[in-house]
Amino acid sequence: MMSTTLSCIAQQGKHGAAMMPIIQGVGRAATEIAYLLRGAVFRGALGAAGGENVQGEQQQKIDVLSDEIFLEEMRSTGFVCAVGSEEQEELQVIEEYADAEYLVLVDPLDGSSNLDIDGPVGTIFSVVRRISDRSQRPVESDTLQAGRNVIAAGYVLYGPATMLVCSVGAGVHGFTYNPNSARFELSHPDMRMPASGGYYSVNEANADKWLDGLKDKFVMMKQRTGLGMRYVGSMVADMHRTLLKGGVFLYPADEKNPNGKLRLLYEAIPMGFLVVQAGGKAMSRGGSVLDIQPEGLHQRVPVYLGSADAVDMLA
Ligand code: AHM
Ligand code: MG
Repeated sequence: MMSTTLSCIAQQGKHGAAMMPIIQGVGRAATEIAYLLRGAVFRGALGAAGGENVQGEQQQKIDVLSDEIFLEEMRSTGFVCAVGSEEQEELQVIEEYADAEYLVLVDPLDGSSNLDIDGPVGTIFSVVRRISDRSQRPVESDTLQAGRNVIAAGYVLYGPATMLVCSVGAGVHGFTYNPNSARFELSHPDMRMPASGGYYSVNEANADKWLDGLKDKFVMMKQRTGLGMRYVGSMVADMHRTLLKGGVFLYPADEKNPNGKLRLLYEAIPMGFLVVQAGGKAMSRGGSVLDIQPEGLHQRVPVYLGSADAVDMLA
């Protein structure tokens, strides 16, 4: 039987055909990053790279390598004019295709501190259409678009299997890398978030420092829903479980992170887009994640993502 590969995206919704080459590029990057991860300990690619990213966080060598791989694969599609990355202070313009129509935002290796313990990590991405004229060079303001403008988004989970989960605005579909065929094959068609049940997922050690009156609401939510608890501390792994099993993932504001820890463009918007496409709810402080107008490439926001009933009790 013929398996369904990433090319099926071309038939999905009105943006599927345009997004397919970009998502296939993400798939190629994912295959290379997965390979790199498997052998990283032998090649000395784990451990600090010696630099800091824009957030002042230690960059691991593998963060830098993953970023290079992703940029290269976006270049090779010919449809991407620039990439905004969590690992790069400024927008990376792809000079040969500076007149192309799309920009991609990426966290090339999210949760990389989990690599010390051979824990799961991920790549998170979204695609927007440029605002500036195609005769000009793309600029940072092209990336500062609310989640409502996102055309496609997804993540790759590097777990026991490598999975690519994405949406072009026509539902959320999960593809698993098959080492026998060397392709991503459709394994989770039309992922829908369960309306109830599942788990809550949060770094509860911060509860005494949470802002926005969350602590009391949280106690109430636990009592009313009876949800179990799971927390990997790697957003892609925690969100993948939340999409499949239901419940809520949150990274709220706290005294140390008054706007939360996660980045609007690289983490909150793409995951929010997927959650909404899967029938769930994506909230930030005072409204939907998808309605926030970004003001900077590396802005952070509190996030509450998951099944509507649990999210509504918290946000
Ligand atoms: P990173 O982009 O520096 O890897 O940080 C993001 C990660 C997320 O994957 C995860 O949800 C969060 O940090 C966990 O933070 P904490 O350790 O504070 O619970
Ligand atoms: Mg990250």
